[in-house]
Amino acid sequence: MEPVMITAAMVGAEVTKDQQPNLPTTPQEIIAAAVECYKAGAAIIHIHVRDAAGNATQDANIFREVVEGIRERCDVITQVSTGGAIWMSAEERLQSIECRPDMATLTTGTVNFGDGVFMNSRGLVETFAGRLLDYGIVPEIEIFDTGMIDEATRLRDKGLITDPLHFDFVMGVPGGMGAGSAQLVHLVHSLPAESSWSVAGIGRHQSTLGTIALAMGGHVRVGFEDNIYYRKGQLAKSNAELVARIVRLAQELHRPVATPAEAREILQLGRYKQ
Ligand code: KMH
Ligand code: ZN
Repeated sequence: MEPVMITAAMVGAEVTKDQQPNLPTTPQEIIAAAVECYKAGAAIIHIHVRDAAGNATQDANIFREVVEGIRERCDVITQVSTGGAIWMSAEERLQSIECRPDMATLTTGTVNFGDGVFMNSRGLVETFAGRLLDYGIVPEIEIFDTGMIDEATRLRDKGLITDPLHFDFVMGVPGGMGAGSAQLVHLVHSLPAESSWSVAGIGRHQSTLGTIALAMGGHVRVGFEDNIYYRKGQLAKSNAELVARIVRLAQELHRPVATPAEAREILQLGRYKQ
């Protein structure tokens, strides 16, 4: 079986330290948590950052500090969020790519996000995709609902994103698609040929969908952005603890865990010159 790429989404934009006291929020905490996740088996770090008050920000300088700090310590793949938080403008969201990370997220449609709306009009998505292409940054296409796969195919046909496409299915966001195994199978069957995919199950779905993905040959995202618990009623001690659990499950299911170098090959990150 192909090695599994584990992504650690350690921060997000919505979780607070009140909800999860071990949430990393300062640049130093985020860098240290990334190194811990890398040592536990993560090949990719999905990055959000916070300001001094702990609020989500897309500040280019904070992203630069975090991405450079991680790169000084290990070769894990840096993947910045362009989604940011739902209240942010498009230009604000796009600041995160100025530090030239290895990858950045690209959500190819609008979705209800709890009581809010995660806005991604066609115009915005095309602008983001074009900027990533200019910068030579490989997108992770974040899918919150099935029609977003068709939108990604359309972008590919317009030359704004290039094969092989890599998708992350975010399943179980209130307002987005549900987190059932049949839905996951349908998503996988809807992908363009040669695509790779990972799954980010929200809340209690994180480890169950992750395990199904391991058995199906997919890749897995874990971390506090999507789930703050180790099990019902028990907060996780760290993001690395969640990575370590998926590593153990992968070993039981005969999936080798991809190193960052192997993940770079699977994703063909070398296809662009930055
Ligand atoms: N915080 C969500 C509104 C991404 O990182 O690109 C969007 C999000 C997706 O987290
Ligand atoms: Zn995110």
